[in-house]
Amino acid sequence: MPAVDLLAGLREIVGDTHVVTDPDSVAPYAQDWTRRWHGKPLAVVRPATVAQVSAVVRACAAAGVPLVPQGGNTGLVGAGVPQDGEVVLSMARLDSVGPLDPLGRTLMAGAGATLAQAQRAARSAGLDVGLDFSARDTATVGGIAATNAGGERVMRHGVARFRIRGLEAVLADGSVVRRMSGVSKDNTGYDLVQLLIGSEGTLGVITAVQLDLIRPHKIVGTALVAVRSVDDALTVLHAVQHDFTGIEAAEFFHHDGLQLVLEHERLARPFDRPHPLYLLFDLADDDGRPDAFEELTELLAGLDCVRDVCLVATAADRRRLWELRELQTEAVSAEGIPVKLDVALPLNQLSLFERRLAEVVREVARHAVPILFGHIAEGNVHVNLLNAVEEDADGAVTEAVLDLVASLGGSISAEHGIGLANRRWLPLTRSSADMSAMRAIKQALDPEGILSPGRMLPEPSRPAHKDPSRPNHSEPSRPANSEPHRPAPAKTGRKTQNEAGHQVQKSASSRSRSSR
Ligand code: 2HG
Ligand code: ZN
Repeated sequence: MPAVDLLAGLREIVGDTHVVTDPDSVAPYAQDWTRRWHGKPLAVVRPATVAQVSAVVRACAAAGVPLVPQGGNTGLVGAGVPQDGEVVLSMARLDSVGPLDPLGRTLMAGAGATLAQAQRAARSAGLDVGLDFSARDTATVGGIAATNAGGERVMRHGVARFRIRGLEAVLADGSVVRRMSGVSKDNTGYDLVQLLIGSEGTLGVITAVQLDLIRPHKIVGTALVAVRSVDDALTVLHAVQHDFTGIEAAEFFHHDGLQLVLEHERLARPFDRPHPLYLLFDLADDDGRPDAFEELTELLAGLDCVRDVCLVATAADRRRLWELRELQTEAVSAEGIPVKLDVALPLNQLSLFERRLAEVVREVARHAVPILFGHIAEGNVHVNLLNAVEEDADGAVTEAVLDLVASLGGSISAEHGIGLANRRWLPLTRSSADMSAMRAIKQALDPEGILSPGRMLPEPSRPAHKDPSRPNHSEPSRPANSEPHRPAPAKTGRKTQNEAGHQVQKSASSRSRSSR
């Protein structure tokens, strides 16, 4: 079918104003926040209902034109960015929030509702979503589901898949699956909800999500602890977790990342003198200990490896400390376009990883400046390498880092996903049996390759290690100790981050900035 016929058909489905083709209006949908991924879509289509999504998918399938669902466009791996000629399926208008069921502790949300909107609805009922991260004002629940996002609360409440009870999605043939009974025990057949979570738009278009809410504990304080090394940070975390049940969120960043934040965001430095590494965590009032704050102060003061501590209780002071961590992404981006990797290591390999990373990177990109930060409880390191994009033109830098991660038994994508950025390296930690099973699932649910083709899995006709976008790549070897593992939920769950949203941000500074 000629493109003009498809566009006319799409206009009939969603209305003229919601089929966007003029270049200026399309631009924000066509490039990602990192400025690394971009394409020239045929059009941006903005449906308002699940019936319209279904009709759009059917029309695109009939015309043989692939489409890519997009939420807040806050993803970092190119999963929600169009490739040339694709239709962007913006989920922005499916932004309803509610109803909330306080008894069953669930909240319905359209795919285009932002995380912050869902948080506000849950909090107004004394509950919470149990997910949080800096892009909360832009990232959408549909994108969060599609990418199985993580974030800052994972250590307590789990990644997105632990916080989602049900969902609604449109499959590649336009049919609609809806599993939103709210029943928490349901072993009726294959778990399509969990299959679609984390499928990055390749198996279905998520149109609504039923969030599994948590009963929040009151946060009594936030601590910023200065230490010498990652090992020291883990020692502190271990000691604190031994004495306190309610540790929520444990983040880390280095001196150089803090410097960038202080420079670019004009914030006050937290300590008089610099320290190599900082551990940031929240203490919740789980045990109802009236003196928890004082007891924590005493515990930290007694630990040899602690060089300095800033312990605060008010909302404003807590936000000030959290900004030092949450603004790292923006500060890095203000400095330049980084090679951005998101990896996780077994905790006992974290320190070795950081040491070896410096050597490995120096060999392939002599002037690279690594800025490392992340979610230390999960061993999740956000590796941002400044001054290395040129050297990574054929993937050499990425490959060196991911080879190291795989050799240490880690995960090459902890919470950001695979998208276009990481697909070439999937075989590093996924066996050929894994790859075949994943391909079979894709083939069964999307035989024509209409939904987000080329994301996550390399094109079906080509072996994974011969990705045409990386012609010089040689086949990576699979380390003996890299069997994929299932992350165990923490006491009650965990947190996540990623894609989607109802509005595409145009500048680095609009990505996060929200109240905590
Ligand atoms: C975070 O934890 C996000 O702040 C972004 O996952 C990480 O910018 C990054 O590399
Ligand atoms: Zn993160």
